[in-house]
Amino acid sequence: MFDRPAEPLFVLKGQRRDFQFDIPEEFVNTRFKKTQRKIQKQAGANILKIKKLDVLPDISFPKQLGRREQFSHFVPKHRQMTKQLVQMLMNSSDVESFLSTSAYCRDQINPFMYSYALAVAIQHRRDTMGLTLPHVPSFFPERFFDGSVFSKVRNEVFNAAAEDRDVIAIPRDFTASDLEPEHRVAYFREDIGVNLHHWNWHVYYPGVGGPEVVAKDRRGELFYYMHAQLLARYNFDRLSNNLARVQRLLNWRKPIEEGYFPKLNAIIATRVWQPRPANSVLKLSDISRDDMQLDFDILDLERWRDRIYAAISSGKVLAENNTYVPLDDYTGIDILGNMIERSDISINSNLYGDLHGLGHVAIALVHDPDHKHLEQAGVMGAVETAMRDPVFYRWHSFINDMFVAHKQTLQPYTEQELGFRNVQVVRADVETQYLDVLNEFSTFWEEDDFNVDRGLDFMGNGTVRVRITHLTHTPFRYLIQVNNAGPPRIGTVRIFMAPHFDERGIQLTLRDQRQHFIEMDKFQVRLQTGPNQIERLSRLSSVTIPRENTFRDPAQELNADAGEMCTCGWPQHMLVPRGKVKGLPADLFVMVSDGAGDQVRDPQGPPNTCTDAHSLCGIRNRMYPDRRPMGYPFDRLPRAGVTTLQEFLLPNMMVTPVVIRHTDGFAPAAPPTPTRFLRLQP
Ligand code: CUO
Repeated sequence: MFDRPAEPLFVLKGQRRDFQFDIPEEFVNTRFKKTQRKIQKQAGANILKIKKLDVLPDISFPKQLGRREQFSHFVPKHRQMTKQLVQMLMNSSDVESFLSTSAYCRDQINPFMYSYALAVAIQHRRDTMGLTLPHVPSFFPERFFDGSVFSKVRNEVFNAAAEDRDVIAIPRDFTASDLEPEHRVAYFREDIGVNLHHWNWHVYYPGVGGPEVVAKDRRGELFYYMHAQLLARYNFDRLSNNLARVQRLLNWRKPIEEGYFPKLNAIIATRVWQPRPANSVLKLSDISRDDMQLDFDILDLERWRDRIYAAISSGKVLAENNTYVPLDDYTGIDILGNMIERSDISINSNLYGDLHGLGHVAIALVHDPDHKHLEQAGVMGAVETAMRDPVFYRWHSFINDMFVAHKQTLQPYTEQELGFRNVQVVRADVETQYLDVLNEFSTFWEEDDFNVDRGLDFMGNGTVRVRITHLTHTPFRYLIQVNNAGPPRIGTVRIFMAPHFDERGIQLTLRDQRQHFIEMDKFQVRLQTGPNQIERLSRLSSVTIPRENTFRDPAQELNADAGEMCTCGWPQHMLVPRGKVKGLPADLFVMVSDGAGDQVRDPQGPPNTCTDAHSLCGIRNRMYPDRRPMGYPFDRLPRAGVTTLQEFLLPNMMVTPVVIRHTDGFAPAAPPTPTRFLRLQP
């Protein structure tokens, strides 16, 4: 269904064009019926028969978005269309009718909206659970790769035999030159895995689609935490590149300083993503777009902002039924997350509006707020492209600040809430493969290939690959020594890392630094009485998905025995910030908290799939697997009298100074013994 999205469904599909859907004639556009009859049931093809539907669903509303127009996850009308589609797909009574409904919609609905809605349904239906979601960079390459490669790709497809095709390399610096300081972190913003994660997160946690897909355990809180982590990671990479941390986008009536020229060409969509010149006269304006049935003013955004801040400072929000709901220590952040994002379960969207979503829209339409030029949105309009633009981080820093303001109203954690009686972290070290010093991370550049042919409609068969350059790091492991003077117990090991210095080279105070801790890993251990030696490999991080889930091999994708490849999660290759050639000093924080207080009793029992990246993605359709507030212990202000990280420490915590060293080149080819560590004992 996802394969070659703009090509009719009855055309041969699959990597080798050897798969065919046998579709009821009434599903096919009248103009194509003769063609369908001619090519139906090709000899040798694997054929899947699609059952007729007793009643054809009414899709007149979602069909209003043209097939070649841009779909935005943030435009309310598009969201309503998506909601209708998701509900229709969720309500199909069994797999067969789900397949038929999907097939019926496939060639009539905008492909970007369709694939998002279908992915949401696959992710949430009980009978499709376990299916691997589509790898969006392969199916929609126009949203991920430098647009200039597609003419070369076309040339390969038409002129070279499948086995003789070149791999087309995309330079690392395709969107700007080093004259633009912001370009130093383009590798982060334009990383395929980073953008893939963001698309998938919004598929796992859709804002619309009815309670069964939206109302998940702590989803509002995870909206806050996942995006806060994106910002902390981005700032870490900015400091690695001698850039100051992101400034919040506070004044919406001034031009936006940062420009961005995405260079993503259209293949399916008819319009390219509009660029935004730096410091231009462009500034956010009132939006009046007939094509989107959308009118709102910057004043609306300002009103919603002020109401939200007023609610935060009064510690309560006004629900639709006119009662006040307190923003307490544990549920307050969840209420705020849903309200500020503006999901279907926002507590009162009439009063608190659609601040985050319409901010995305106002920025995405800054070049044509009234549709005078018949232009479509910029990259801020879609979740799979928004993170490419520097302004994404400025907007989300503003949004994040509201959550921070709420957290500052809460009582700091007491020593009792932070401690773990009789448990002491004695040492915490990092050992990087092939390095003979401890506590040093090593990052470098690496190349990887992606298949893009399945996103190229009407272009023959066989593989076409593009090659990208991305950041990566040498595998490492944590070596942690813990003394347990009590009985055997479960502990949760929480590992964070933050830069040690700010952009001026001054040591960060804990008040500031706590917002820059990136989560590196979180896992439970059984602590025996006495000394415990804990070893943990970097590739097991609870923040990341395995490398192969980002750089997917299509052959593996077709192998049902390979199991589900979960795609929500920070990409493993971006686990460690870039660091500096001379080394970037950072603080590695390790804490062991009391597992008895952390564990969640999920009535559905222990989860078994898609648990890889639970810190940022939770566990599919289950309770978030950690009872503590997300970001604990740094989500609240430090207790009175504590100003430095050292003062914050209790016996169950440890800070280790580490260095992140970057090699501005490609590391040597695959090491001879990939699992070997030089030092077996710390
Ligand atoms: Cu993920 Cu603004 O929510 O992009």
